[in-house]
Parts: sequence; structure tokens; C-alpha cells
Amino acid sequence: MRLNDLTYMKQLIAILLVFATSVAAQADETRKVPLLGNVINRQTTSLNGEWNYIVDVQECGYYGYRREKIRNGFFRNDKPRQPEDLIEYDFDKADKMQIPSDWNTWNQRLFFYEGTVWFKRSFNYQPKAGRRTLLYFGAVNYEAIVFVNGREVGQHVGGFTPFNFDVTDLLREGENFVIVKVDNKRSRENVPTLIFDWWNYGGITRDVMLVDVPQNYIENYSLQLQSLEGRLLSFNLKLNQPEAGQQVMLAIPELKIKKTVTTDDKGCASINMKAKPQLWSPEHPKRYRVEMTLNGETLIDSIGFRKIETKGKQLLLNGTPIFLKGISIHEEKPMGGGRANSTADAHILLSWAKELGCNFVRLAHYPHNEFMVREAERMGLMVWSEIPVYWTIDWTNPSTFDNASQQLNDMIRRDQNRANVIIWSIANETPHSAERDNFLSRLSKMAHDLDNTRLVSMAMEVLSAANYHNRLQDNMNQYVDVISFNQYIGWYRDVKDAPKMTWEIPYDKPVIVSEFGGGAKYGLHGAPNQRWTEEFQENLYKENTAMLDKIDGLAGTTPWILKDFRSPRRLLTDVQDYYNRKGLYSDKGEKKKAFYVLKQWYEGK
Ligand code: GCB
Repeated sequence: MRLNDLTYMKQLIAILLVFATSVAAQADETRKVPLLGNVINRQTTSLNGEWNYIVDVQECGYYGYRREKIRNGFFRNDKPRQPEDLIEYDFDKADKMQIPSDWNTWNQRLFFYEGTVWFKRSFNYQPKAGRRTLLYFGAVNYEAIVFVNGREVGQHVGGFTPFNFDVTDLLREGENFVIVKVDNKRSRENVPTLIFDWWNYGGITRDVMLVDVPQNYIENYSLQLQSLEGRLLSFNLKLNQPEAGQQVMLAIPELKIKKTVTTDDKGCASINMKAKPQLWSPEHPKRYRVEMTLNGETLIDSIGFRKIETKGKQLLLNGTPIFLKGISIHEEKPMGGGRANSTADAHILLSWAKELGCNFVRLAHYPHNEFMVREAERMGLMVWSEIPVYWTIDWTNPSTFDNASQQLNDMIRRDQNRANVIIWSIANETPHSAERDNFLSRLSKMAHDLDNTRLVSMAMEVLSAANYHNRLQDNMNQYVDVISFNQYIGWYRDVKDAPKMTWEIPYDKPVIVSEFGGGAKYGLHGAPNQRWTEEFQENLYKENTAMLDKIDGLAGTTPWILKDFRSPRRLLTDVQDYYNRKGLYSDKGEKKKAFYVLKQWYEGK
């Protein structure tokens, strides 16, 4: 080869490299696609099960010794080819973890671990002509970087919302592998931020699946009861592509509805229809089979219809005043700790709430898994769903806002067809400031814009007065439909003050006491003034329920909390042992005495 040829070849290689990198970068950006609605009823292949995992404290599978990103990271799943090859990891020899789960519970050695763990799973795949394949994750806490067959497909932050990538072009016939770098390090700009009162369970905590969809598919839709008077249903749908002229047939056989809608040039279609459905309510959680057919392929859902609204200080469900007999719940397994992740877990937790006499649950402090919301809908439990804008968020950081609003968007988009969800909550116990108001008012507007068939709220704080008068004052009152606040008289303030308390909520809106309660260790007995005893908690519930009855406009309560849950902030040996003990059930599912106080109070409501 002549010198000229060599130079020419070098130039060509350089050009090709630049081209290849830019194509790769472009492809990487486009693989993250908007969230699929109703994934549960699509054609899916589960990737749950055994995944190999490698704990990588210093992220050496991703960064070199100068903290530069490396090209031959763990995501390549390399194997030595020559005897002298140096490769310092081997997924196939690494330990296995059942997915979904959290590593803290799976492996005792990782109980307190916060950092990076790599996960890998192989799977077989048969490409189908003319179809797309999405890779869907129910949730990964906290940051996920996803690779398929060694190529990065995208990233996601936020530990409680689903996300998906179109990986069609990366899959090949036969064996394929997916690798996920999961990092649950806490950070100031994250949502939630550095401190929060629950366990920072790391890992692939919800289902993983491949979703088989046509080239042009129904991305998401909403079917809602718009108005009670005319019984008007509104249906809105969006395809994945901005393609006009596509016809979707909507059928609700039981209501004898069969309508065809045609998409506009944004790939969207909508229609209003008159219908007389039986309404969804806790007593009659009626849902209808709904079918949506595009190009001969039918997506089904089961959807209930109801109206939730406010009138002055009243909360109306289907036009009738309702009191929300609620309880707060963390997403933890019923027995012991660990992330709950199945319908079976959801069923037990929600059955406990039902036993307590509840018609409402506050799913705190982040969106719970989809099974929980669907099972609650089936069982007739209304839901408060929340994003983890908790305590001290980085209010002025634009990327923190983007993160929070993405989580809000995905929470709403995932559950917008669940009749039982009545309240979107945008925050919990946030300190007052102009920056906070700016941040939260934008979130509130966004929630209303995305969904005008539900109410928006947030758990505020009453700054208890030195005297006995409590006045709720929060600039955010104007941006929410329901005024909610947490108060801990009897726990963070003397229980003897409870009968003397007076309450002033100077807004013409319904009021929810979104938290009250106190800790007790199951089986510990003593006088009502002895902390941590069941009697202390029992007395606190008696005093609090009597006190709450005096609040004008009280439309519901969600005491703290159904079940003892793990928290790194609860350190008292022999009593807390890393559990927040404010549960009405112990971490082993035993009922404490206070359970019966609340049950009785709810029976009278
Ligand atoms: C609160 C928080 C909740 C805590 C609870 C407590 O106000 O909203 O996340 O766990 O108090 O136990 O102190």
C-alpha cells in the first residue's frame, strides 16, 4: 500500500468512525420512547427471574481509573478470547438474584448498600417481520443505564415510575443479553433527595418485559366519565407515530358502544359519547371491558367510570358527599421488609386496609406498582397517589424540576384509566419558600392539564402554635383542590394538648388529615403514658380521633401508617431496630391495639 493510500484509508476510517458514533448517539436518543399505557394487557414476554449481578462499589465497570467513561465496560459482557486476555469480571460466574426484588433484602451483605450493582440476563428472541419490540421496566431504583447486546439504549432516573425503550434494531435471532447498571446513591438534586424516612431499596424492583407491538401502535389513551349530568364519556388516544387517517375501533360491549375514530396528523384521536354506565364506587367497584382495535389487533382494558369533585368543603363521589376512611401505606411486603412487587402482596396489604374499615388508601410517598392500584380498584378502594417530592427538594435546580415533572407525568400516564385514583399528590411536608411555591405550583398546573378528571393535593404542615390554636397557612392552598396536612399531636407534641386544640383551615375546600399517629412495638405493654407501648399508641389514636372530629370540613384521614416499615432513621435498639413503628400492624402482620380504635371510629363515619 502506498503512503497516499494509507493516508486515504486512515481518513476514511476516521470519517466512518465519526459517522458510526453519531449514528449510535442518534439511535441512543431515539430508543427511549414515550411510556406505553396498559402494558399489563399487551403481548409481553417476561424477563423476570434469575439475573446475574455484580456489586461495583467504585463503578469500575463504567469508569476508568481517571474517572473517564470506558469503552470496554461491563456492559459489553466480554469474555477472554486468548489465554492472556485480562477481563476482571464474569457475569456468568456471578451470583444470581431473583428479579424483581431489592438487593437489600435479597442479600444480607447488601442491607445498607447504596451504590452501583450491574445486572445481566440472557434471553432468546425470534424477530418478527414488521413488528417492534419494546423493553419495559416497571421501576428501577434509582438510576438505570440500560444496554442491549453491548449497546447503550438509554438511561432513566427516578425509582418508582416505568420506562421503555424501542430495542427492535438491536435484537438478533437466538441469544441476546440485557445489562442494567443500577445506582441508588442518594443525592441532593434527586427526587427524593438526601433524606427520607423509608428504606432506599436498590435494584430492579418491578417487572421487566419485552413488549411486542406493531409498527404503528396505540401508545396510550384515556377513557373517562367527563360529566355526570349528561353521562358523557370522553375517549382520547395517541398512536406512537404522528400518522393521520388511522382508524381505531372502540367497543364497550356491555354498554353497546362501538365507535370508530380516525387519527389526525399528530396520530391523535378523540371522541365524546353519551352512555349510562353503572358508576364505580367502593360499594360497587364496577368496571367494563373495553376493546380498542387498530389494524386488526385488539388491546383490552377494564375501566370504571366515576366522578370526583369538590363543592365548598365537601368532597363528592358521583355527586354524593363522601368521607375518606383511609390509611397510609408504604410499598413494603406484608411480612418483614423488602419491596412489595406483586398482586399477592398488594392483596394482603389492601385486605388489611379493608379489615380496618377503609374505603381509601394513601399510597405514600411515591407511585406504587401498578398491581397495587389495579388491585385496589378491583377491591373498591379509592387511591391517593403521590410523587416523592418529599421534605427538602433542590427547589431551584431545573433538572430537579424536570425529574419531578417527569415522575408526575409518568405516574398520571400509567394510571389515568384507573377509576379508583381520585387524588394526585404533588408533595409531602415541604418547607415554605417562594422557590418551593414556584416549583410546586408548576407541578400542580401540570397535573391539572394532564388530567382534569381528578383532584390535586399535597400533604402540608400545620405549624403548631405555642398556644392551642392551629391555623393552616400555606400559599399552596390556591393551587390544590383539597387541603391536606400532617399533624403529630401525641407523638411530636404532648397528647394532653389534644383536647385543647382548636383548628382553623381558612380555605373553602375539603380537608384531609393526611397523617397522624405514633409508634408502638407490638407486644410491648404498659401505661398509656409509656412510650412505645401499644397502650400509648392506643390512647394517642383515641385522643386524635376525638380531636379531628372538631375540624370543620374534614373529608377524610389517612393515618400513619398501615404497617411498620423499614427506615434508616429509626435506630432505637430493641424497639425500632430500623423500623418505623407507627404501624397499626407490626412488621409480622400482627394487629396492635390502636387498630381497633381507628376501626371503631371509621365504623361511625
Ligand atoms: C411524617 C412523614 C412520614 C414519616 C412520619 C414519621 O410526617 O411524612 O414520611 O415517616 O412523619 O414517622 O415521623
